[in-house]
Amino acid sequence: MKLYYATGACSLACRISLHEAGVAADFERVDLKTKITEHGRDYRAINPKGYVPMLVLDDGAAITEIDAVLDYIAGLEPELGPGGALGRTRLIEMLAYLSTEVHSAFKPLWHDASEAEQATAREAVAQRLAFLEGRMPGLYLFGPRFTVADAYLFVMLRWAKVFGVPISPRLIGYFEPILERSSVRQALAEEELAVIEEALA
Ligand SMILES: N[C@@H](CCC(=O)N[C@@H](CS)C(=O)NCC(=O)O)C(=O)O
Repeated sequence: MKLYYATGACSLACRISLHEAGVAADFERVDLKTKITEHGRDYRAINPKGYVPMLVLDDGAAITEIDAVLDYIAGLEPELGPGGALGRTRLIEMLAYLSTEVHSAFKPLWHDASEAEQATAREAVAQRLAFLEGRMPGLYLFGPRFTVADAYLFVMLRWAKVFGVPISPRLIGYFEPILERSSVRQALAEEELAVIEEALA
């Protein structure tokens, strides 16, 4: 399979999750400004939505929308979901919160927005992260086990630092075990991303 990604984008959560699942994949980088891939291909012709992530399976089936991609990966490796009778529902619930509430709240910070709009966005992100923090039952979002939702939250926290959103000591502490994961180290190295320990200090 192949993951279309952009450096440091939400697609990083998919890369981490693929590594966690032990699934071999190819990766093709997309320049989100020009919509040209690293192989010089027109990304819009590959994915008319024009954004990442997109996961293309070996039979050619394409999955877009990060919630669907992460849910698919958790289906390949059930240990990457919360498990239990409502496990799939809880996973979708969490992924929807992360994508529609947390991820979307960053939008003014990515685009040209006024100082006031950016300050409002920072506040919104901080509030939504605080909501998650207050309900974390253990080390990770669903308890003691790392799931694809944690890979997504990891990327959101990374962005929070980049954009100067305050991060609580508990959420910084949440990062520490995640940083030790070989999947995360591998994914960061592959995208040539900065060391996160420093970024969160
Ligand atoms: N609805 C999409 C949004 C994904 C998204 O926002 N991707 C960003 C990178 S994190 C992107 O590709 N932005 C470029 C663009 O929208 O043109 C999803 O959930 O997968």
